[in-house]
Amino acid sequence: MIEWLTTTDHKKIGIMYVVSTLSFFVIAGVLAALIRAQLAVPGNTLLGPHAYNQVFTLHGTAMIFLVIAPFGIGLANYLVPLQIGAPDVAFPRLNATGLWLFVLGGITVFAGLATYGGAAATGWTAYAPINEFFVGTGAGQDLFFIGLLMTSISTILTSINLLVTVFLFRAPGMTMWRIPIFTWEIVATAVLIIMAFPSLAAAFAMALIERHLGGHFFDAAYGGNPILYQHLFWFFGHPEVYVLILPYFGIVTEIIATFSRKPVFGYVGMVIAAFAIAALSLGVWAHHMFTTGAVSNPFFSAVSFLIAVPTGVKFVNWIGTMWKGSIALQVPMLFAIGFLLNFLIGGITGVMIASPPIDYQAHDSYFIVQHFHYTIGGGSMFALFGALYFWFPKMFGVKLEEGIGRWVFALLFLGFNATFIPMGFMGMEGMARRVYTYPAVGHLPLLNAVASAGALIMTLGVALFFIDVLVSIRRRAPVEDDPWGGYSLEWMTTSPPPEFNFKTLPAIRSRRPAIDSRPGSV
Ligand code: HEM
Ligand SMILES: [Cu+2]
Repeated sequence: MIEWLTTTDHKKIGIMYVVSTLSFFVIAGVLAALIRAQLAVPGNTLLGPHAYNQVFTLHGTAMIFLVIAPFGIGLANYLVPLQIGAPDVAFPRLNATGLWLFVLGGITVFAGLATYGGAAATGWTAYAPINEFFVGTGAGQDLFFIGLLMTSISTILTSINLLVTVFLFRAPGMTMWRIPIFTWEIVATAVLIIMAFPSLAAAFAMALIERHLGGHFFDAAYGGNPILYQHLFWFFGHPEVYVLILPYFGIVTEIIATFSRKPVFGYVGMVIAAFAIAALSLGVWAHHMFTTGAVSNPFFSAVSFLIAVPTGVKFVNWIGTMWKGSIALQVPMLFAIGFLLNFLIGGITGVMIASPPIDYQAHDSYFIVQHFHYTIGGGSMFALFGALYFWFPKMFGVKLEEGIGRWVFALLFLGFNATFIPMGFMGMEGMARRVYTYPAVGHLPLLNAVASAGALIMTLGVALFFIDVLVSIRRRAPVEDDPWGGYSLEWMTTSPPPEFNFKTLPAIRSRRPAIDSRPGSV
């Protein structure tokens, strides 16, 4: 126990990221179930308005800041040194600091529940001026800002650490053009984090100064401007959505190449596309502000459309990698294919709302809720489960049961689509997001009932995943070092790897060192 609390080993830290993000995932999932229970029927009174506001705020905040983003970073902690043949990250103590700041930051946000007035209730965006004047924004709102400032500092520190590791700690022969795509995506993500998170930290610090030290940055009555908050928030917020997806692009790339038994198709294009997405994503923030009338809609619309180009390149590469491969439909691959199908819907709805005339209709409606759940839920979350099934044997020396895993995938895929397809139609019928109830008009009762039923199916899927973990750990079937026939370096060491990762390193002569050194290869 003490050993884990004080460790600086990147693998233990990576595993603790996985465990803590999965714990936050369970809590955020329970909150999602509460949301769907409240909205299952019109006029429901299970949760009152203030309770509902806290529930959706904590759900979104936790999923974004405490689950999807840090799982990607945590997995990078585990994998990047292994993939580049390094014994650890560049600054192991800084790494441990990052982990514990993250965990404490997350607990700080939830600690708001124990305060008078409850937790933050302003949505994950915490816009001005409601972050100051809204009923119930007491200490819970302060804890939200402080907790997220802690997690922001944590991510920035870890990003610097990972960048230095990739640039300076690669094994002999592991040139930059040979590092696996997952590691490349982490490089792009880390650069984005370093560019974008200071803006969030500034916005939150300014909000705290307004709340407690008499500042008036956002307060129009004193010459401030609430739109300034939106600029600072979204200058972070849009890059953040790519922080939520780039690591998962990396995960599906590794899975698709492994289970198609082929090298990544268009490796260089894949890398350039990642950086093109990262660069463009710094110039589209105001597509979240089309309806404010305070930004250049044509400019931000045009740049948003452009993002579809490098994203399309990636889709071509994934399909090209599968093309004529001998595809093995094992559980990680099922999740990767689920990712492709779901994320496609998220991408296409994104391009739709990047058009201001459409966004004027869709903004703040359930159409938006559908869009971003198809990207983060159907995309990132499916890749997250794919990653768990793929790297679990490496991390723990135990393979998860395939038979149960197939059911987990089926339930999640069915449940996810049943929950979120109806939301697009709710949005088109005018249902606003972030309201605790809705009238029984049009198809809203039917659509909401279907969505809530879908959420129940997803809950079963997640529960079955944890059952799979328990069953597999109890069974402890012996696992090889390389159960899938992977191509990157992590498959060349034991499962789990020894301290400092490798007893000996093979000669690295290509992008697929594990395949080169397999008997029979030249
Ligand atoms: C082709 C790519 C994409 C485009 C053009 C796009 C466009 C947009 C636009 C215009 C909005 C604002 C809608 C509104 O509030 O009226 C939006 C919202 C959002 N998008 Fe995307 N998007 C894309 C990809 C993504 C990806 C990859 C993610 C996450 C992984 C994502 C996550 C979100 C989130 C979380 C919101 C809602 C923010 C909020 O108001 O709380 N989007 N998107
Ligand atoms: Cu955006």
